[in-house]
Formats: sequence, structure tokens, C-alpha cells
Amino acid sequence: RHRSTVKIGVLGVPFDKGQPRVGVGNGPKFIREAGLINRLREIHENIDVKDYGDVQYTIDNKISDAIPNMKDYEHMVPCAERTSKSVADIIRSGRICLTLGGDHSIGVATVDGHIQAKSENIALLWIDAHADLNTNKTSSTGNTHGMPVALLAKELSDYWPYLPGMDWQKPVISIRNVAYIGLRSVDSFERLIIEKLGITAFGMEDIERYGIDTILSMALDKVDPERNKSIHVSYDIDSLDALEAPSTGTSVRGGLTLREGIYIMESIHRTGRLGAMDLVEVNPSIGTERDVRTTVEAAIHVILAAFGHSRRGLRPKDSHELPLQ
Ligand code: B3U
Ligand code: MN
Ligand code: MN
Repeated sequence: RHRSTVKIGVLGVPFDKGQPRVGVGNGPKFIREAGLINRLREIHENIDVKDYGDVQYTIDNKISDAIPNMKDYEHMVPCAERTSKSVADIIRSGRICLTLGGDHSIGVATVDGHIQAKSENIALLWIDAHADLNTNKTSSTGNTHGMPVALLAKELSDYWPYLPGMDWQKPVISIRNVAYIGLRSVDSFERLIIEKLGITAFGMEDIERYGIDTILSMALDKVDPERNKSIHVSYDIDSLDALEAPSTGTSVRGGLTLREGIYIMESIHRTGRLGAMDLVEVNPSIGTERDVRTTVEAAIHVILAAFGHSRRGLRPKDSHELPLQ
């Protein structure tokens, strides 16, 4: 049996201005230093990985703190624009784009880039303890990592003021193509929007009731009923239980086990339609050295599953003969 080539483009976005804690910008560095690229190459012989390095941006003085209750807006805008362009280029070159964050505000840019490259036919799975569905009017923190889904959704575009410098970003994804998995810390306005718009949202109690495999089919039935879309998985490491991923800014107990977290990506890999994945909110400045190792390893296991790593082990290269003599 021959495996088809899996082409991956890795992009780091060491952005930390979407939330208040320093350190999350070192996520890409720590995940790479734990051997990500080589471990991807070891999945099987037909993996082709290219590392595009980290996104760089310079702030634009013309758009300084223009928006009320969006902290460090003038940083978010240029970083997002550069990230979107890089993601779109990587996908257009025929690779699945793996973006390492950074905080989750970069999800605006990665999904936008994916949409630019695949002309809107995408389904978005938002794996997170949080809904990230605040606007600058509903957010109690002003942190933009709590806002990316609201920026992306077509149905919410009227709830935003004019956003200078963001004209390139088109809120073109319909909220009907978005499904949440792992929710357990949702603000009241976010809940209102989820219920009002009928957003597909599976919280931890749903996973408890149905099991992760059924939840995944239910999610795909909603956001990709014909099973023909390019799938974007935006994976916030805080979707995992605080015991599995302690080194993150807003960890919440009672989350996904690492087994469930891995299973999600194994299933998405089996669809053959993963177009882009983000792995965000790993913060190596939080917790002990051991906590950091636990969190980084969890992130790597989830990523390896997305690209075909099998818990059954590797298949032998070309022989089915056992070397018994
Ligand atoms: N919903 C809150 C908290 C939060 C969102 N995302 C994270 N935390 N990681 C907010 O700030 O919008
Ligand atoms: Mn998030
Ligand atoms: Mn989160």
C-alpha cells in the first residue's frame, strides 16, 4: 500500500498582544524546540514539511488605539494582515498550513487566509474552552483573543464599528459553517449570540453525553454536510483540561482529556480534507518546567495526530515479511 504525500507548511506567529500575559509569544519557539519538524517527518516516509519561520510585522502609527475596548489594536491589525497573507500563500502552494501561536487573536488571520486561498468553501472547527465570540462592545476584558470568531462571522459584521486597517479582512464565513467543541467558559453575551444564531456548539456536557466520536460526526454533519469542504481546525490548547495543558493563560478545569483531544485530530486527518490548523495559547512562562513540558507535549501529540501519526505504530516500509530468522 502506498501513502499519498502529505505536504505541510509550518508558520509561527509569536503574537501575545491579544491577551495580558507575557510568554505566549514563545509558543512557536518551544514547540519547535521540542522537535516538532522532525517528529512530523517521522510520521511516515511521504511527509513533506517546510518551515516558513515566524511572521514579522511592524506597527502602523496611523491606526493607533483607534478602537475602544480592543487592546493593542494597532499591533493586532498589521500582524493579522501579514499572517493572513502568509497562510494564503502556503495553502496556495499546495500545503496544509499549520500555524503555531501566539494567542488566539491570530485566528482571524489564519481563517481569513484559508478563505482567500480556498474561495470560501471552508468549514471551521473551533476547539476551545471559550467561544471567542465577543465584540468590543460585549467584551468585559478588551482582550482581542476573545473576539476572533465574532470578527470572522458574516452574521455579526453589523455589530462591529468600522475597523481601520482591516479592510482586507472580509467577514465571509457564515456562522453556519462554524462548530465549537469543548466549551465550558462562555460569557453571557456569547451564550445569547450562540442561541440567537443557532450556532453549532458542543460543550463538555455534550461530550460527556455522546462521546467524542459522535460529537465529531454531529459537528461535521452541521458544518460540512456534503463532506466536501476544506476543514480549518483552530485548536486552543485550553480546550484540554487544565491538568493536561497547565501552561496556558486561561486554563479551565473539566476539559477534554488528551485522548479526546488527539482523537479529534485523528478523525479530521481521516477525512483527508484538513486545509489548515492553528495550535494556539501555549504559554511557556506559566507554571513549572514540568507543566511547560506537559503542555508542549500535549500540543505536539495533537498536531502529530492531525497529520497521520497512528497510535497503532508505524507500518513496515516495504515488506510484509517478519524478519524471524
Ligand atoms: N471570554 C473572555 C475570556 C477569554 C476568552 N478567551 C480566553 N479567555 N482565552 C474574554 O476575555 O473575552
Ligand atoms: Mn481561544
Ligand atoms: Mn480558550
